[in-house]
Amino acid sequence: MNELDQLVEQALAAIDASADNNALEEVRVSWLGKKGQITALLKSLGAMDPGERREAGQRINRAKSTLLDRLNERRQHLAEIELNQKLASETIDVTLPGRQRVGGGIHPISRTMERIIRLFRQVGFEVAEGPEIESDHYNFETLNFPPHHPARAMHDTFYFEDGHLLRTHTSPVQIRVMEKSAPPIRIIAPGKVFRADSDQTHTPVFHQVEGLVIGRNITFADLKGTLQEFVNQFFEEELPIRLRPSYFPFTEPSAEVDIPWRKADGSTSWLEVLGCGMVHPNVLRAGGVDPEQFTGYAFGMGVERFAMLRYGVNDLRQFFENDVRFLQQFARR
Ligand code: 2NM
Repeated sequence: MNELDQLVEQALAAIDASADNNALEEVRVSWLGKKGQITALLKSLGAMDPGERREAGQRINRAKSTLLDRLNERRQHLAEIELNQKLASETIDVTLPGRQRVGGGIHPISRTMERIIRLFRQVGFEVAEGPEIESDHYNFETLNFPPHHPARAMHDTFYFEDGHLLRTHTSPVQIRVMEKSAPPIRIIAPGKVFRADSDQTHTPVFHQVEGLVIGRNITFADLKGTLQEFVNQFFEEELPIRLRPSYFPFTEPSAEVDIPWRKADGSTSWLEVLGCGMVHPNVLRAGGVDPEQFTGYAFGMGVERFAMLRYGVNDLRQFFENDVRFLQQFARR
């Protein structure tokens, strides 16, 4: 019993010296566990004479609860230390600059296409779409290209083995709309088109927006006025346009539309930007429209050409190479 105070002092010192929960648990087991030193003292009470047993039992139990209290205190203290270390190691320096985000952008071809679509929607055109894989019927026959006619050679067509083809223009969309709706019709058909042609100024895939208006008494003057206004709106400038007689199987008469082109040496020439004409009666009939009652105009433009002019791009291939240094210039920052 004389040792008890000494044992308690040793145990308290061991508790206070334990650096973490594992060490603390070892201390608890060595003093208060089944084979612990204090437990051993309690067991030894049985051998004492009854006079001493009562007081000794009380002293040992007080010692035991002193140790338990100190163990709990130490446990809480260690938990607090652990939390503080965690908080210290996880602090955030809110004064550091944020991570830079690399801003994505809309591809210049898409932007140009969207701009063209917006301008025509503003004056009542609706957007029509159709399949990129087409039949000879919709891509050529209904558009007044007779079989074996040399005009077919103008379009270097990609054919599938079953006779289907990749559309060479978006005109088939217009035929499909004519078939399923009655005049008045006022639509644009934007989309990808395909021609087996590849050099400095041609890529096998490019983008077109074609327009079609059908109604009673639609005239060439309506066509010219609409295109003049479109050119002014697109380029944000009052530009003259020049119409030159041309040939397309699907329009009669047909014309090509030029705008002024300032050359490097300061002189100006004309640059072709659109094809157009009055829809051929055969095409109206193929679309289920009576050419005795209705007339129509149509036009078509290459989106790449308009994008080059708007953004000052002089090499068509830049649009398809996807060089980030090129694309980055169109990103929204
Ligand atoms: C052009 C030029 C002239 C055109 C014709 C048609 C249709 F389907 F209505 F007959 N759609 N687009 C057309 C007319 C396209 O692109 C240079």
